Amino acid sequence: MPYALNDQYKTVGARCVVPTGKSSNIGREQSIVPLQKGGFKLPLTVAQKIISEHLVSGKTISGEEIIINIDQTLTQDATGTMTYLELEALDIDKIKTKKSVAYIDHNTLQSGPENADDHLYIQTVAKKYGIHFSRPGNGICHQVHLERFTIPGETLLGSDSHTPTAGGMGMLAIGAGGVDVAVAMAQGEYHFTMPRIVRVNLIGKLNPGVSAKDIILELLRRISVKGGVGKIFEYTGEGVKNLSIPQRAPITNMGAELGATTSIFPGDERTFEFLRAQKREKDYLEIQADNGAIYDEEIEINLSQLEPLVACPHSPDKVVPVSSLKGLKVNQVVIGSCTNSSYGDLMKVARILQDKTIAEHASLAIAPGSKQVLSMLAKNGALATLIMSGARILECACGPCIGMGQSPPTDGVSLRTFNRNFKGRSGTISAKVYLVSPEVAAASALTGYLTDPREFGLKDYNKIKIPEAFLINDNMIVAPADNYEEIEVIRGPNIKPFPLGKPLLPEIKGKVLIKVGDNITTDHIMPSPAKLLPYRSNIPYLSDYCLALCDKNFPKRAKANKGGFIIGGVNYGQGSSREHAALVPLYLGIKAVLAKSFARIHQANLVNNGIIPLVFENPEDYDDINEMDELLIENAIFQVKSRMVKLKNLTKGKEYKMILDITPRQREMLIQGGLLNLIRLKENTKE
Ligand code: MIC
Ligand code: SF4
Repeated sequence: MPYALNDQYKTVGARCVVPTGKSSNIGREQSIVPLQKGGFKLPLTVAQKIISEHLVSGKTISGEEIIINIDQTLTQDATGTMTYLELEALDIDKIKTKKSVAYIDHNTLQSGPENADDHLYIQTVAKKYGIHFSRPGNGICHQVHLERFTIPGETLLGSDSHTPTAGGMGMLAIGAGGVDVAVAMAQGEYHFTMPRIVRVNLIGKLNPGVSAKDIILELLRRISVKGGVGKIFEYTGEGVKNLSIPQRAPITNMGAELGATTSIFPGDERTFEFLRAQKREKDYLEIQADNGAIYDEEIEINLSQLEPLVACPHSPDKVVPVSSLKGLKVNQVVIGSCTNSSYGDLMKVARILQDKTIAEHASLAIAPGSKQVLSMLAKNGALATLIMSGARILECACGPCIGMGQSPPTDGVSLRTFNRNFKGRSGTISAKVYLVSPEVAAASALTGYLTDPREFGLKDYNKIKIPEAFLINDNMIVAPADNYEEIEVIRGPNIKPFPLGKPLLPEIKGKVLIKVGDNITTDHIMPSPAKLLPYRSNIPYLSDYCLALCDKNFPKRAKANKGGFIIGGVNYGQGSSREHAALVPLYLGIKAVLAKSFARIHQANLVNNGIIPLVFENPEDYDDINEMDELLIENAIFQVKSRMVKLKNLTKGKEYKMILDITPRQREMLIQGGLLNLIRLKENTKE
């Protein structure tokens, strides 16, 4: 049952240090002050506690718009250049968040000056505005953030869809488009729709050879890539206690693949243990769901019954048991990404590979998640074990996960410990990418065939514990400047101005320029292989590749017709947070996207850039519209103010009812031509 937290409670969180083994009530009963007369106390979930503590306005009823305070932000370089250009456009002196970090981890090939230009721009802009800068080589944003910055009970907004990784440590961490993150840095706030809260009750214990990755693969198998839209997944139950932070993080990380707003674990003794090993005990907060907390939905997973799983091409929810694909010949294995590149993961891999050699017909590449992970492996000798087995060691970055190197051969089978296996994302259009746990990946690299690690002769690799103390060295994190007025922002020639939406016209008319099917990802809309990723700050350049995976003539057609409409199926825009999937269509003159449903971040990105996201009231109308049909929305300014929009198909002489399910503030954004225009208008009317 939805209810409004803010009407009844004020929380008074206190950060505390908990001796291991003992549990504190802070974040439980003591942090909740009942405001309602009579002292009736409503039990709360972890997410509800954090939201209520950060609530600026709105009612916490699922489906209602709320505003929360944002404590931290993160960006990475592929979305970061745009985010910081947008931050500059907001005309502020210094950011308002407690801590913001700019990572360089995606574009690290530097096969031309573009990447290095972007890095320099981000480094200087970060220094000027009060943002910490994680230098290239320091690691993948989500892994480093977990190690050095994540704080239970706080809020994090990141311009990357896997920002919820930090939820593994009890932080409310949400992925968003760059402009939302820029606004959060400038104003300290984020607007979003209160999600439904799903309790994922974990019972039992993982058996040897079964990985925490298999828990999230099981959830994907059950509810699919659209099963989490509009929801927060909150993990509870006795099974949680058996999972360390580096095991919880892959689960919250791949909550993004469910389409979830975020996923979260409690802050408990395991969180304390991890923070203490990172010398950050002071950041600990115990935060647990109250007994009797009310959830909107419930799912139960018995960990003892799980077996090693694999997600088949080309979607993370095409999950089957590894045992059912026995004998699948593998050309390549890649271990890494923000999902599975922790110290614990790579130590398990090293134990499996120890004193063995990878199969002659398969290659193995390993990208450790951070400088901390890599230096610890180097110090304890595990790195030598990996190298001796034949593994190719890559730098601590996203690398192959975003198609930056290690593309498989034509028609190749690649096993990856990553989170996404969309067609073409690896850089080889005909490749078949399977997503697996590190244990399955390592065992398969040795045999050259998809291998169930349980059959492989288990050693003690499943017993790897998190170390008592991680190797701490933050020398690759650059602090912001005190003399920020004097810092000069360096802009290389690759940094081009970004397109700004225009206020809505009374009439929207245009042709259907492309019609695509279900589950179209932002990787389809704005592909990001090694050849294109360096141009993330150059929208005109990227525009020639928009939706080209679906139809290579789309960009030309869009330009020739001076824009028009896109038609999509279910879950349009799933996957990454890249706002380029909205900025590039905006540049091509796209006025509205009509779909059967939208993924959360992409829908917000469209509206943030003044593009109207319309949902078919009657999904069968999708079948009625053809490419090059001429469409018309009359009285557009009036119509976008309401939930129902009438759309005319002039070619077919028909009219369709379209749903515009957005917040009142988003309607204003559409009228003004996007979020930045709306903010500027509000600033100007204040003066
Ligand atoms: C991804 O995994 O798809 C990315 C690349 O990290 C994206 C961000 C981007 O496109 O820059 C994401 O997940 O948001
Ligand atoms: Fe990087 Fe891949 Fe994680 Fe995206 S999913 S942040 S590309 S490692």
